[in-house]
This record gives sequence, C-alpha cells and structure tokens, in this order.
Amino acid sequence: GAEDAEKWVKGVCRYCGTGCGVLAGVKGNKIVAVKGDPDCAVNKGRLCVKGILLPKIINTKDRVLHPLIKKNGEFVEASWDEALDLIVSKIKESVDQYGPDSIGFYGSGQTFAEETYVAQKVIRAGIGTNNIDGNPRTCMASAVAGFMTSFGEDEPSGTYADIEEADTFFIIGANPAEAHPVLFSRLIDRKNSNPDVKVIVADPRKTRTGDIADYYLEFIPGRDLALLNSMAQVIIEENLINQGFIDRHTEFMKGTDKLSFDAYKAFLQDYTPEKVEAVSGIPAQTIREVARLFAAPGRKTMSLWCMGLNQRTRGVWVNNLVHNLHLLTGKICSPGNSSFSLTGQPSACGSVRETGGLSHILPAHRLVANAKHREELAKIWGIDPARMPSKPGYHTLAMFKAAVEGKLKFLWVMCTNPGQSLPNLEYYRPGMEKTFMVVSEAYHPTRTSELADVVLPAALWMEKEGVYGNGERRTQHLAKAIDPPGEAKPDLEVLIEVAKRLGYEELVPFKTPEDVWKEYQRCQEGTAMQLASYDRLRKEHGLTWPVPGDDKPETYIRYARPWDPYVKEDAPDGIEFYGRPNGRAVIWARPQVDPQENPDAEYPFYLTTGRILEHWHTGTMTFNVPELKNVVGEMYVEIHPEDAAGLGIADGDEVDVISRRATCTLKAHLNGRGRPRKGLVYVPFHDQVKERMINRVLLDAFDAASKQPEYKVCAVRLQKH
Ligand code: MGD
Ligand code: SF4
Repeated sequence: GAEDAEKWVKGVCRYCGTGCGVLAGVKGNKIVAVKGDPDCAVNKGRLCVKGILLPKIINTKDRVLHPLIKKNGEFVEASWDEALDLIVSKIKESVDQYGPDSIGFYGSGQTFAEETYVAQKVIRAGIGTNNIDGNPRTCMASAVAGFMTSFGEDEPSGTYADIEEADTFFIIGANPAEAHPVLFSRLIDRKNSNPDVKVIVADPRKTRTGDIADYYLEFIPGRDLALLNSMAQVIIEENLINQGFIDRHTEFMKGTDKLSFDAYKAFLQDYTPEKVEAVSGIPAQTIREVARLFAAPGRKTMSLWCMGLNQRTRGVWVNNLVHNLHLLTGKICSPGNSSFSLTGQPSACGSVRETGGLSHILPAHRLVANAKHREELAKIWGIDPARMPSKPGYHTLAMFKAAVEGKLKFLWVMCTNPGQSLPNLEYYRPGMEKTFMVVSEAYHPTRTSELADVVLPAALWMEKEGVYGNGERRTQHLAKAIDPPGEAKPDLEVLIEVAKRLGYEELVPFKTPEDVWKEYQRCQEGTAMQLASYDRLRKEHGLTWPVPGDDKPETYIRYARPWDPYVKEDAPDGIEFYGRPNGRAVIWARPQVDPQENPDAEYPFYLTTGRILEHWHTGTMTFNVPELKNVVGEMYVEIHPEDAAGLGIADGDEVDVISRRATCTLKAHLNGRGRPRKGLVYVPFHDQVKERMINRVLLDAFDAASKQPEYKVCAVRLQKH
C-alpha cells in the first residue's frame, strides 16, 4: 500500500485519452501504490477505478519475460540475438523478393511518441515504404479528417478547461461516464456548481452519461447527420447565427465547390425538424429546443464526441456537421465555446497523429502526399528526398487485407491487439497467421500473439521513460519507476536495435528517449505544432501545445488571440484559422447517408459496440486485475426489454447474436447500465473468449475519406441459445 512507498514517481495513467496524471509509489523494484497527481490540471488528484488499480497489471503470470519464436507450431524461448537476427533476415528477404511494400508496421496510440517517431522514420527513410499505420485509425481517423477539412489543421481548438466555462454541453456519440470517467466527474462538478448549466445527450442507447441529461435524444443509429443538419436549419431559420463571425471567418462548401450562404440554406431545406423527425426518431419540437439551447446568445457551448461519430462510414462528415454548428453560431475559439473531439487512447494524439504514425501523414502534422513536406523531413533526416516514398501506404484494413491476400509478407505489430480489435475477424485473423508476424507485447498469449511467429517481450507502463499526448493537446512525460521483468525491453530500444542491424545506423543516432525527442522537436520547427523540451516536460505536469519556446506558456485556445502565438496581430476579432489558405474555416453541406449495413427482414436488429468502465479494450491488462474481473467477468448483450419479451428472452438468458459473418453467444442484460433503443442491441468489445468476441460479428465497412472502420452500426438477428 501507499504507506510502503519509498518514493513517488510522476507518470500518466496507462488507459484512456483523459490523460490523468499519476504518482507511482515505488518500493525496491515494485510499484506498491498509485495516486492521482494533485498538480496535474487534468485530474487534480482524482483517478477512476482502472487508474487506481494500475499496479496490478505489472506482475502477472502471463507477462512475457523472454523472446519467443514459433517453431513447428509451438512457441519456444529464444535469445534476443536469435529473435532479432530472424526478424532482420525476414525483412531483408521480403524486401529483396517482393519490394519494400511487402513490409508493414501496425502501431498504437498507447506507445510513446518517441517509439512511433522512430518506427515511422525507419519504415519510411530506411525500408522505403509508408506502410505504417496503427489503431488510432480505428479510433480517431475521422476526427483527424474532420478537423483537417473544417479547420485545415488537426486537433481541437480548445482544451478540457472549457468544461469549467461552458453553460451548455452537447454530448453526441460518447459515453464519458464510462469511457472518460474523470473528465466526466469534471462535467458533473460543473453542472452541480451552476443550476443554469444544461446537458444535451444524443445517443441511440441510454447510457450513464444520459443520466445527467436535461435533453436526451434517442435517435435511430446512423441518422445523426440528419439531426445535426436539422439543428443548423433551425439555427439559421430562427436567426440564431452569428453573422459577423460567419462573414469574417468562414466559407461554405459542398464537395469541391464553394457555396453561397443562400445555397447552403437551400440545402438545409431537406432537414427541417418535421422532415428529420421521421428520419431520426426525434420529435421535431425537441430538435428545435436543443438547437435553440445550443445557439442561445450569451451562453457558452461545448460539444463533446468520441467513437459514436468517428467509427462510422460517414465519420468525417458527421464530425464536420458538429463543427458547422459552432461556426454558424461563432461559439468557438473563446473560453467555454469549443468543438471538442474526445480521444480514446492515452496517446493517440501525442504518439500517432503528431508523430506521423499513420500511412498518409508525416511528423508534426505533415502529409505524405505533399512533396515540400517530404523534402523538409528528408533534410532533417539527412537523406536524399528521393528516398522518401511518395505513395501513402496501406491504411489499417488495407494492410490486414494485404496479409490475407498474401501481398504483405512481414508485419510488425506493436502495443496493440488487432487479432481481437479489428472488425470482421473471421476474415482478417487468417491473414495474421499467414504473414510473418512479429508482436511486441507485454503479455502472452493474446489473441494476436497466438498468431505470431515471433513475440518480443515489452517493458510496460512505468518500466520505461517516454512521452504521451492526451486528447487536449497536453504533452506529458512519464519517468521510469522500475525495471522491466525478465528480459523485457522498452519498445524504443528494440526498434533502434533492429534498425541498426538492418544497416540504418545513421537513421537512429539515439541513446535515450530524450535524444529522439530532440530530433522530433526539429521536425516541429516552422509548424504550428511546437512541443515543449524534455527538460521542461520532466518538471511540469503536462503542457498543452503549441509551446514555441521554453520561456513560453502553454496554449489554452488555438486560432485565437491572446492565446495562440501563431495568430496574426491584426487578425479580425483576434481569430485566424491559419491552417486554411484563406484563414477561413469551412461550413460543409453534407447530406444524410445511411450506414452500409442496415436491418432487414433477415437481420432485423442494429448492433452497436463500445467500452465499459471497468475494462480496457481487449482486456489483456484489466482482466489481470481481480477487482475489475470480479465486477464484470464476461461481456454481454444489452437488449431493450420489449424486444427481449417479443423473442421470449429473459434477463440472463444466453442469446445468439448472428450476423452475415459470424455468431456470438452472450448473456442478455435487459436493464443493465445502458438501455439501447428498441431495435438496437449493444455489446462491449472487451471479451477474449472466442464465442463472445463480438468483432467476429462486425462488418468491415469504412469511411471513404478517413478509412476508419464502422464499429458502430451493423445488422444482426437474435435467437435464444
Ligand atoms: P488494446 O487492448 O488496447 O487493444 O484495440 P487494441 O489496441 O487492439 O491493446 C494494446 C495491447 O498493448 C495490449 O495487448 C497490451 O497488453 C499491450 N501493451 C501494453 N503496454 C505495452 C507496451 O508498452 N508495449 C507493447 N509492445 N505492448 C504493450 C483498441 C482499438 O479497438 C481501438 S483504439 C478502438 S478505438 C476500436 N474500438 C472498438 C470499438 O469501439 N468497438 C469494437 N467492437 N471494436 C473496437 N476496436 C478498436
Ligand atoms: Fe486513467 Fe482514464 Fe481513469 Fe483517468 S479517467 S484514471 S486516464 S482510465
């Protein structure tokens, strides 16, 4: 317990995108307790149940302690030398025979920034392919493309500090009560502090977040594009717009064409509340009331969303439609007025979006497709720009499809568990088995490591030093508190060692994470994404970028003076969307388009999936914590009581959830912690047991622009088991 701690080491929680600061109590080489960091602005000492139980993920019986190589179908212990030699020879062989594009790297929003930075550098500048992607594709890609298309720059304008300033919260497609619990506690505090604070929650499933709603909008899955357009229609119709803001800071677009305000207004005529009532299932009067509340003059409005908008075949569009509401009303770029996408993972922003860990982006928000951006990096990296591959690589599903089709010969998976977390698993898992797959993992077996050829033992949370970046642009340093067990090593060391053995010594002149950070900081020069120095990060409790110099403060609000140092002094109203060539953000005309798979006579229910409070993604860590496992030991299917009655299903009955792709058998929860609307069922995706691994049932449609998979809507049939 805490009383045994000999010292307290500063870090960050290992789990969600909230990014709570923690202090790890260390005795000898053990973490004996964890407490919330009282000096971290995110949580001010608070932690949720997952965070407080972090010490229990470390000394578990399934930690991988030595490299493992699969020989004749069995894993056998090997030395690091043997494992690395094998990896290097496989990479060389694949590149020689099939070219650089036969190699792929699949990373994570849970690695450190330094790890992804080095991985993408070695893959691009060394091997010569852009085949590096990661689980943020399944998580944030639509938010990235939404910010890029609306504002010309990735990541939100505001920070969590907007929570304490906002009067109206519009929460759509997010369940922070379970997925971002400490952030949610800030929201409850805000609501309790002021009776005027109102909360709108829009979700096809009544969640714990919905419990604090003044307005709860239970819409038909996939119909939120219509809902958001309808709110815009009301806002314009009732003259709740901010005309000055629109005139000075925005422009209207549809597809590749500019629109006039009148043409946009005409486009919205298909979305009057009366028309959208029929489409969305929300009464016209409710749509009017929430639109008025959203736009009410003198009130500050903060929107919050997460996977419910991102994991969609029209994820980018629906992101744009939330931004539209803020731009039409001018409720953005001032305290409490914020269009804020929540992130899922502790470092999806810091370690993937910012470092260039997706197949189409480069460090510091640069783009692969931009020749000038490639040249800038080639210069910093000291290589011939011609060596920088110009073709974007495989996005996540394309990469795993290439493995199924035999085109991807070598795949390195680090800090993620796609054998359980990809959709349509029956299709993708055989590809992981077929390709030569290296898995860097802290535990074995996982649903991915079991399919690997080599498993590399990874140092876990607080067993290594590095930097995370949470959902509010906060860059946070984690010190090393203890040594990893057995022969486990930090992923960074392994990446550097493999690069050296491949002959790329000049690309990895790094001895420490700080060395990597210094080079990464050079990549940020000349961009509006400047991060603090390592020295400063070590001392501070996280800083929200841009931080353009060690003597400069962190930045609360982007695109606005006095906060953002990149906004021109004479910018009208002190606002400039400088990511866009003309400094104007875009209000997009985006129509309602239904999801790819919708219920029909054969598969009459919608299925949606997500997280619960006690577990983290594929459960490798949280199922190792007895307290969490005891609360929820297996996943289940939530069914509306009337639907269940119609099928003769009682609470606790085993139910087959059947799609065109696979069947899962799960216990029915009729009045659980969430209640889906009639015609919808909900399954958390954490279970590791094949019969309950819901991702076998899901389809693998994806957003055409962001390539983010659709985890939120598909069609199923239910049957008592
Ligand atoms: P995690 O359990 O987070 O799941 O899915 P994954 O990323 O596949 O996997 C992280 C792995 O890293 C764990 O196995 C852990 O043991 C290991 N690990 C921990 N620390 C370290 C380390 O320091 N080094 C290394 N090498 N390994 C480490 C998440 C993914 O799932 C995401 S991000 C989203 S948003 C999607 N959400 C989603 C959904 O909402 N519904 C459904 N049905 N599926 C989904 N899948 C996606
Ligand atoms: Fe960790 Fe998220 Fe809980 Fe904070 S809210 S303690 S970051 S899981």
